[in-house]
Amino acid sequence: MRSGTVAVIGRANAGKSTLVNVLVGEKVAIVSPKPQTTRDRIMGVLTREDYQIAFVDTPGIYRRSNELTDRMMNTTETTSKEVDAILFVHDGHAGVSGEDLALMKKYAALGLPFLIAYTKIDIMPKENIPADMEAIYGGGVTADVYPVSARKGKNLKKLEQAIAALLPEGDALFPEDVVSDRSEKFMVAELMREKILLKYEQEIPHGVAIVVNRFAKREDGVYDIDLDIVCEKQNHKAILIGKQGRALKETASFARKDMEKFLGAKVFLTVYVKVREDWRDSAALLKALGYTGE
Ligand SMILES: Nc1nc2c(ncn2[C@@H]2O[C@H](COP(=O)(O)OP(=O)(O)OP(=O)(O)O)[C@@H](O)[C@H]2O)c(=O)[nH]1
Ligand SMILES: [Mg+2]
Repeated sequence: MRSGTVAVIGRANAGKSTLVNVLVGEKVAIVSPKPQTTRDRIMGVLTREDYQIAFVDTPGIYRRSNELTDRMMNTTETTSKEVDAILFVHDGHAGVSGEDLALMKKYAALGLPFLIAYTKIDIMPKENIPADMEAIYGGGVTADVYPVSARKGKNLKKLEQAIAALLPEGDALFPEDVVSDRSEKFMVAELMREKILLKYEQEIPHGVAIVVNRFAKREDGVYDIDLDIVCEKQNHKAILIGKQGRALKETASFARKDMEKFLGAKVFLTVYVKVREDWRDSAALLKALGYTGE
């Protein structure tokens, strides 16, 4: 069989995590309309009879503005050099700029097997596709480009088979029931963060981190989960909590429902909001929060 690791690389908000989730067939990474949703590398494994693809989702390429974003970009750079192949994800509906071409060429130049997924074709005029292909090939990119829609499931089988064909012959890297390298505790923290990304404007979610202090399963299968929402400012804390705690109740309940779906069990969720000023620039706090940048 063919098997190997595939770094999923592209600009922030391009649709990388959405694509990994649909290809793997399970939610392994959170998704939101805001850039910089993914902060860590997350592996999502797809196992078929003839091949196993271990996708490594990465933080999207975006400006560095603090130590956290620095580490995120380092994670992406390191990952791109430690894999068997690269899947570059491009947001088709955003057009093709000179900067996009430069990025595609940069990752193609690493010399690994390389493919481009041109995604979100469900929300753009079909006529733009051939013109964009011409711009990509005319711009000096020689890789194969696959127009797909993760949301509508278009052309995904073709893309999947093309990725598998890039991988070396060898045994499966993971047992067939493994879909992610991340723990349930990690995913629970991410689901909480996702709800905050979906509910609040840029500034608040980008300054939020989640710390799970208790993740325990009772004998009857019910989970007790206690977590802290760490934010950067007192006024963000006030907004996250809301009048009489209403906002927090709503976000927590939204998150709890998703946690229950993910864990397949009832969850008792306790949430506190804490302020840690400038945690995104504190090496010690970043380490404690698990953002190692590796
Ligand atoms: N219409 C449409 N929207 C999509 C598609 N794929 C992703 N999206 C949307 O694009 C937005 C960004 O998706 P993500 O998967 O979080 O993007 P990402 O590249 O992982 O973003 P970062 O983690 O921030 O780098 C979300 O609102 C998705 O719902 C698609 O095929 N079609
Ligand atoms: Mg992502």
